[in-house]
Amino acid sequence: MHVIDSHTGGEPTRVILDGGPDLGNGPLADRAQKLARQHQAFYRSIMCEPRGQEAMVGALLVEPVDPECVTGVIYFDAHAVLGMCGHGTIGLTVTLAHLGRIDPGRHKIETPAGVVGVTLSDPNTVTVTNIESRRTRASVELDVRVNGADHVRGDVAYGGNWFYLIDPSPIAVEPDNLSQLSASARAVRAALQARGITGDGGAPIDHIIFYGPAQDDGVHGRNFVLCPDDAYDRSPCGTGCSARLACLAADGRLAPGAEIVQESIIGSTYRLSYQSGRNGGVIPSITGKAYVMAESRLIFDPHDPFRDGICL
Ligand code: PYC
Repeated sequence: MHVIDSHTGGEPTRVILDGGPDLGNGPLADRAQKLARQHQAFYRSIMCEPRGQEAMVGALLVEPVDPECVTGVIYFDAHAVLGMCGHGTIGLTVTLAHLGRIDPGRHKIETPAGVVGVTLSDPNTVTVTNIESRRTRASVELDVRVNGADHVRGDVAYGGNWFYLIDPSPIAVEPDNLSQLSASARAVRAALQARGITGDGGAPIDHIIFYGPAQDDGVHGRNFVLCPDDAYDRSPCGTGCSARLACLAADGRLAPGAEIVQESIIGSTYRLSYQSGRNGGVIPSITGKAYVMAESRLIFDPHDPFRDGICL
């Protein structure tokens, strides 16, 4: 299995070029469901240690349905198959350029959440034009004890994955607080589940974001994002930024076309803006940088007792 690893703002993406399971040639959302239900061992063996690492997202290349797309892709972490992945799409675009499969300019990529646009401006810089993103619930209160407060309040929004966004964070969004932020975000996610609060069609809200002030002038804010596999996103999270733009637009806090900079907990940044969507949401633009780090062949030795990964 031939893979290429990159990172986008510190968040790794592993593009799988061959050797994936046969998922048929139906809509990508159906193929993603098939991957999630029938091939968990496949994606866990690639994402979990010792072959993978906790922050890594996989990008399985598949044949697109739309012939205008340069490729189809299904993203996953060690725990879940994702609808879309912003940092992964930036990493994938830089990887396709590294392979000589695309030139600078505008291209389309098909994901289970829909077709997204990508513009490669230089070998490392990509702007993703995401699917229409929207807020579905504002100011939802949850009885979760976080840093002395009895409850938290957040919005539910979709940006290709489902998010609960808490602004302001009751815990300082600082690297020193990573374990407290992670534990609190897990408690929030469990409370959403216990209350039956979901995205559309009962979709689980499996990403949680805390927002705090930025360190530098010119940066809108800093975020901490918990992913479904309990790892935190080292990048500012492209689908999370899309959900955030939908919330800022719905609250009248950001005008169409205005640009802001979003910082991650480790200080990596994306430039963000949006245009109004056709269905009341926003069409986000996310600009970030990715770097290719490794090209390798994964080996699955039948005698290896940890061949399928350590997924505790
Ligand atoms: O960038 O959209 C994103 C993302 C989702 C999970 C990890 N990164």
